[in-house]
Amino acid sequence: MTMPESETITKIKQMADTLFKQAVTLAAHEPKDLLPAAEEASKQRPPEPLAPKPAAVAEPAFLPSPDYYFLSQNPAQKQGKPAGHRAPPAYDPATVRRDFPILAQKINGKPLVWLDNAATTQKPLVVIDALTRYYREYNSNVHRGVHTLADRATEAYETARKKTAAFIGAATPEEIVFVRGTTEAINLVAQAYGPMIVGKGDEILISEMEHHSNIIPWQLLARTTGAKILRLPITDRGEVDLAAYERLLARRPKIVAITEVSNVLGTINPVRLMTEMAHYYGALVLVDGAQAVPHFPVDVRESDADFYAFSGHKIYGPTGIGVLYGKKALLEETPPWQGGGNMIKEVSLEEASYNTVPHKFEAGTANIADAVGLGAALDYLQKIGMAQIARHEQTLTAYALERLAKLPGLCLIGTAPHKAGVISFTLAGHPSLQLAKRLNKEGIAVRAGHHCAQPLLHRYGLKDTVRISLGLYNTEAEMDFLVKTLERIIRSE
Ligand code: C6P
Repeated sequence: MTMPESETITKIKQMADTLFKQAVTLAAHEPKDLLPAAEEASKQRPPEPLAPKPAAVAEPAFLPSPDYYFLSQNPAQKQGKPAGHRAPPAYDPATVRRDFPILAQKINGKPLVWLDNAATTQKPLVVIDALTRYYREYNSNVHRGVHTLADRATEAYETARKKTAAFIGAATPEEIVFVRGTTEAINLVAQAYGPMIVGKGDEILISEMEHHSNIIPWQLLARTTGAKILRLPITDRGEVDLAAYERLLARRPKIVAITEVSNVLGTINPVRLMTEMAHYYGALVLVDGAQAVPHFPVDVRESDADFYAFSGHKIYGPTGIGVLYGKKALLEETPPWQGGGNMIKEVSLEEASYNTVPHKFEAGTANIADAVGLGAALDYLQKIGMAQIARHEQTLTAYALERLAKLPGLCLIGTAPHKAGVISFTLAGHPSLQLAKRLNKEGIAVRAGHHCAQPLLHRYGLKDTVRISLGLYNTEAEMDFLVKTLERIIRSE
């Protein structure tokens, strides 16, 4: 049963209008503040209901509730205006920066300009304090104890799971598996679920813009099962070639693995559309959300991804904690990945029965402290508002792109209209690594290299680029300083 091509293309065109939906749920709030492309998209599509607001997750009663700057009170209340007056607080990155102690330091005598957020984000005080409080006040193993601290740690750990589920719109916390990071989440799916549906001669479709973490696990699966990797090409602007996608889907690959945001190009992929198309052709979809969740509201039920992976450290949380979301029925079908404590029900020397999801996938002592820290990071972001963060970063990205594009010899890599705050470039006469080191002398932290996306770099005939990646605390003044510094470098001062 193949959908006639013309009907499919019409469908693609219609759905392309909603391409930005994941990124700009905020468009329905204040379209005037969006970048022109997003504004255009919001005009063309019919009004749609907003994604349901994640339900607030109650803090365990024993945790003191921290109170940081504007998050607890809106300005109207601070100015003594009547409680009914609820002006939303204006977003001010300069104020937000006060929550990030690391940003106050100088590097090589210059104020630190942190533009390496795609590699990892800095941590707000609420996260640092949540970690300290955990170790000072209720450190214990979880799920096993019968004493007070074990109960507290278990409650905090499971509360973090509920917060994570609410943050990405999962139907239930049971769909959230805590892992080390995006890489581990993808490996779990490829190694545990993959062999159930992929066999000899089957195909796995991955795009040219994937991070190695969304390539190698599939290569390993292909090698062990005798399956084949299918390459999904991208256009010169750095967008997925949707016509090629449709053709490749018609070959009936078993799995599509796609990043929601490229860590090199910043392109925001239309994952909702791509998932719908994949499902039509019977493929299962894993979305790598590592570079998406920090930048805009994500709703896994709306995009209908089967699996969704992201890392805590890229979303202002601790390192060593990450998330695999999986639809409950799929997780239930998946055999355990690693064996050990907590993932079992009954064990004899010969065999075992396994715990329910998600515990079936969390063998051994969990990374409790960092899960609690992740919960604190998600609370922090929700209080600011992901729509607010997206709007700020979109504006800043447009500003940076406009200024960078005017620099002589600077070539932007990835010019898709729908971009998150990740900007790659090369500068004629200035090898990327040297340029990054030169910027570091001025206190500007950027990344240079292949960004763990070698197939993508090869697609552009490159070995490396310089990459700046923005976060919620970056400012226009920092963009001005970056551009001025680059101008000086170009003039070889
Ligand atoms: N990208 C970067 O500087 P881990 O290491 O598991 O937290 O994340 C892996 C990963 C997976 N997918 C994407 C799209 C990513 O960007 C990353 C990590 C970092 O771009 C380190 S290479």
